[in-house]
This record gives sequence, structure tokens and C-alpha cells, in this order.
Amino acid sequence: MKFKSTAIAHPNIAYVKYWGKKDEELRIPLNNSISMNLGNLYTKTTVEFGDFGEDIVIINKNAAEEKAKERVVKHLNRFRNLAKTTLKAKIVSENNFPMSCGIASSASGFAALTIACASSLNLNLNEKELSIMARLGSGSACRSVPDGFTEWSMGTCNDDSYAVSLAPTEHFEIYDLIVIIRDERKEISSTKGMQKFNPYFYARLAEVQENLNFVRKGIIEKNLKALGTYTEKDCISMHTVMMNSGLFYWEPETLKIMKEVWNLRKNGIECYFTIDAGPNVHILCLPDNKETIKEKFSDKFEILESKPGGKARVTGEGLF
Ligand code: 2P0
Repeated sequence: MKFKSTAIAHPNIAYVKYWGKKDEELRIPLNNSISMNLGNLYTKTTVEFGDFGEDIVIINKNAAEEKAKERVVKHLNRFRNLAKTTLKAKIVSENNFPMSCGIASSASGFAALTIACASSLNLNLNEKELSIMARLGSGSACRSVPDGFTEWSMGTCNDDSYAVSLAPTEHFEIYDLIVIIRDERKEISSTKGMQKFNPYFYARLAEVQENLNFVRKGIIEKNLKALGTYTEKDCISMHTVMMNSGLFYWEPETLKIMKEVWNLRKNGIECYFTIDAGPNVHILCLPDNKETIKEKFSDKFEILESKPGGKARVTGEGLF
């Protein structure tokens, strides 16, 4: 019986965003969301259940801060309950992307932790069950469990809120060029930010279905125009909701780059933007235009590049 396992999972970029929950504790969202795993970036996590005096959590070579540790221990408890064990665990987790690059690591972090826990405790969970478990750790983590392009069906309860793959990694070679403007630790976490309910949530819910339909179709038909147009629309819709809650994530450079993307498009370089809960701009494009777009921004900004990524999975090489 082995009680030690290592997993890797990719972060994801949402084309249609998750912002707002129907159930805080279970992390049941207000709407479906669609994303692409970012194959060049990953979190690797090794978990061992054993004879430890207490849970040990090491993230990026440092002991986890109290809040982060609490959230991880809560996740471990979900697995201890399933496996009917009281064994403590040692967890070592590392990202291959710098903390300062502005990519949220909770999606890849909780997806990798989920896969590593399930494997080390020999729980035979299928992909749906793994996605559900990841969701309980962090909502967007459920989308990092399946392969490639994924949709999280909001569902109504714990058992029917999970993500499935819409298309595999190799289906559509889209690049995400992430223009790094700034990374400061968010004053307000996404979890807290989306609790600030305001009337614009209702307006967003009225248009999100259309965004989902076009983005889903855009992925399946490999149509960047449909995908990108409705991704931009959905990004602006989410940020309108955020701004109405007093959450202004954009910096002046954010808006400049958004307008540059529109200019590039006018000049025949097809690309589209999306922005998460931060100032950095993700630019989506096909391989042909990648270098031209990078050249446009690389003298002023650091740019991270990623193509689609696979599912969260067990891997051989552990971190301890
Ligand atoms: C998304 N975000 O769909 C959106 C876009 C941020 C902006 O999912 O409270 O860290 O852990 O469920 O998953 C960030 O939210 O929130 C997020 P919790 P999470 O990618």
C-alpha cells in the first residue's frame, strides 16, 4: 500500500468567467464557465499520508502562511473523511511560473492537490468525482481537472457541479500571451470579491448564456473570431460587475493594451483580450500572429506564453 503520490495540474484562463456563487460553502457558481488549460504553466504537488505529528504544508519552498495552510488542511480533511483515515500529511508544492507573474495558482494548486491526495490514499475516483473534489477547494480548480478546453456546469448541488472537457489539448492551437503589467498581492481575494453582490450580477446573468453558446461553438468549430469576440464581451461584463462592487482591477496600461488589441485587429492581426481579477492582459491568437503580437509589447512588458494544456495527472517524479 503506497500513501505517497505526486501530481501536476495546469492553471486555466477563463473565456467565459466564474464570478459569484449560489452556495459559498460548496462553491456552486451562479453561471457555467468555459476555460482553456495553460499547458506551459503548472503546479506540481507531492502528498504523503503517514505518521506525522501534524500536517506539514510547504509551498514554493516555504512553510505555508496560516490562511493558506488552513485552506489546504480543510481539503485534506475532505480526503481523510472519504478514506476513513486520521493520518496526517506532508505536502510539498511548487509552481513552474513565478509568484510575481500574476497568474492565480489556486486553480492548478487545488487540482494538483486533489489528484495527489486521491492517488496517495488509493481512492478510485473518476474524473467527475475528482472535478467535484477540486471545486470544493477552489471553484476554478474544477476546470483544471479535465483535458484541454473545459466547461464547468454550474449544477444545483454538490454532485452535479463539475467540469468536463469540450475538446482535447491538440484540438485547437490557440496561444495565450499574458502581458504582465503588475503583480501585487490582491487586497481582496476573488473569494471575498465575488461576495460583494450588486444589481449588475443580474445583468451579467442575462447575457452570459449567449457568451457561453458562442464560445463553446467557437472552440468546437475552431473559430477564433466567435470565441474571441464573445470572450472579450464576457470579460467586460465581469469587470463591469466588479467595478460596481468597487473592485477596479484595471491599471491605465490595462486599458492601453486593450485598445492596442483592437488596433491590431483593425490592421488585420487577429487577436482578442481577456482579463482576470488583476491588471494583466491575456491576448488570444493563432500561431501565425504570435511573434508579431509579442514584438508589439515585449519592449515594455514581460510576456508569458502558453498553448493549451492537458488534464491534471499523476506523475512519477516527486518533490521529496
Ligand atoms: C475565472 N476567476 O473564471 C474567474 C475570473 C477570477 C476571475 O475563478 O472562491 O479563486 O476559490 O472558488 O476559483 C477566481 O476564483 O474562487 C476565478 P474560489 P477562485 O477564472
